[in-house]
Amino acid sequence: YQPLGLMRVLPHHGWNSTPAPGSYERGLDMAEGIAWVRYVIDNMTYQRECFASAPDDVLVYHFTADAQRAINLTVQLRRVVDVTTSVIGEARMRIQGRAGEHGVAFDAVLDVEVNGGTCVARGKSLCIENANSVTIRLACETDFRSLTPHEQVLQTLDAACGKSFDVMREAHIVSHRALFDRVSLELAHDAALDKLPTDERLKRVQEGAVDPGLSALHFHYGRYLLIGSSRPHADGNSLPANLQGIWNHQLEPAWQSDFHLNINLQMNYWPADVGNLSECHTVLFGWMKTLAREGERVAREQYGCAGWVAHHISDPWGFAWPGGPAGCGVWPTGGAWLCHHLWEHYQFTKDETFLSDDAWPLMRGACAFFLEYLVEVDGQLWCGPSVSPENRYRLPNGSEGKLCMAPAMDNQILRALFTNTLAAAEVLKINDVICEALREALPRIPENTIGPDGRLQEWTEPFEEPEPGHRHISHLWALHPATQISPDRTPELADACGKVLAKRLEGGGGHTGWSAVWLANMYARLLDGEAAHGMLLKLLRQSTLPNLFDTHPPFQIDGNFGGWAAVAEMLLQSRPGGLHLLPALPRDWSAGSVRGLRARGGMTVDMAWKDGRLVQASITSDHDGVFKVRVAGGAVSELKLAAHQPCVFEG
Ligand code: FUC
Repeated sequence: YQPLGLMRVLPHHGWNSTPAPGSYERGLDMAEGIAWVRYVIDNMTYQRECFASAPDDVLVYHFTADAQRAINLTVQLRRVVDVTTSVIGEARMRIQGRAGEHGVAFDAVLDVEVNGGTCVARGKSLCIENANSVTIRLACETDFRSLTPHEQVLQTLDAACGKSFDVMREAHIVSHRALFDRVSLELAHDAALDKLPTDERLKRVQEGAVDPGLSALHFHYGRYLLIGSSRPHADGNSLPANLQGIWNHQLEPAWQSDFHLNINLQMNYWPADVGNLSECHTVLFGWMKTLAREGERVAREQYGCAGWVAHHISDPWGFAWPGGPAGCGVWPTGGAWLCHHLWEHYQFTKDETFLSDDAWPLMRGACAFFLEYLVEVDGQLWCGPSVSPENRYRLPNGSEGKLCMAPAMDNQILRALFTNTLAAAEVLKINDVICEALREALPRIPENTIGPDGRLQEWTEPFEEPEPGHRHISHLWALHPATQISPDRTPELADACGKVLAKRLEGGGGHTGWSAVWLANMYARLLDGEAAHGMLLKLLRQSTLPNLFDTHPPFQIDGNFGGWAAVAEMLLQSRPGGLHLLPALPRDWSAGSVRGLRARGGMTVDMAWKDGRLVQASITSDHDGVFKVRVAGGAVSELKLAAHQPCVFEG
């Protein structure tokens, strides 16, 4: 995944020919989805706005100044390799190429519209002189989606050129707000801090300050990023957010800017449903169909098994083979983990058409693979060869390894897969032969084990761990993202999970952005708001760049998504039929309000709290029903809800 190119805009015919700009500011209006730059030269204020329009499928840049005929710009399109650029008319420029020998062909055309002034081509530049305002529209396409990228680009661009800047801007804002405005979050804080530039605000926190306002900003930024990277495209052919979301800027990015299925891709989509951006989740499911198609071939050719399988790395074409070193790549439960997202999405939406048409075939196919792949050992069904993602054990003879049989994570993922597939069959009233086989296999999947030191065990034996602070916490999958372990239903196992987390942290764990926020989500599930908040502070203090992008290092987007998922998890937890309001509220967020979070079972929840206690909540269910509600670890009460009728109660 590479950047297509770079649009260079040289104002005033080069930076050197004018005095340096003063009062320079740039910002992002997250609610409107518009980024802007403002600066002053010779007492004249220049402003640029830009946005990526989903309705018009173009990037739009708009340049204004506070005087007439003041805008002079040179515009160029560039790419270091594999590219041809050409001026294709007075005010249009094209960049085209192929990303290496085997990559996709790409094509982009930009169009310059000047209001007043002139635009002329000089060499490979477009030169704008004495304009009142300038609008640049840029359309791009690759042959991944279109057989005729150039024609598609021109069609998209011509359509966008038929609309004024104001019309496009308005349409963009309306469509962005339709998603962004669904949720709001306020965490009480010193309002004076809102005036600080974000990088300075972050620096304060990195130097030890606590700023709930920045935590809320980070949450909203996460929502903005999910909307920006995961909106379903009109042609139905969208890709999920990769390791860098869609913001990789390098020709040779870290980990090829691909999909990693042993935490990273899944983490990107944890917040989607609870954060009321359900449609963003569907982008993942569309791509899973490609993955499963490739995965059927891998199941057959690699293992001689039915169904489909995927391992720890993938790409837009659904690469599903074991890839990379054995200690990472020989891990067959990547696809099965993704199937958990299908069931979760159904739990939140109760969309039976989705369950039957999209989820069921994928879940069934994943089960079909494992029913043949699992190995019988003393009456149990073991998954392997496999790994507990990327972690090593040490054997009594001192040798170290990663390959293993039946790691706890695989057992947990498969238990969820089989249970959820059986539940889906029940909802859909499907009587499939596979159900009988799943019912027979389910009790034979090894249970969780608590080791001699009280920790939940990662492997079949309590092996020594050469890296006790390892960033993956795979064997706590049952606690989060799954809900197999919880303090109220399985207190002993929950306690054993707590001990794992403590040991990981003692060993220096949580040292990558995504690792810190996975711990935050787990602590939220253990109802430990202070520890969860501590992990979010760790994210901001150690793993966040000045623009609030997460850094592994290097830049990786998962920590942004897992971070805002953790905030949601601290404020609201749900199971079908049951809600827990403010389950893990930290002292530093003692007052605040949230609106629009979604709960499993199809509910929308608004809450306000003060002095660490719920003041008021409003729950609106999509369906009639009786639901259990618990507030901040207190007693459970029952609520009878009528569909679409908000039920408001005081804390
Ligand atoms: C997984 C992690 C690494 C990194 C990589 C992209 O393999 O173990 O820490 O996030 O994905």
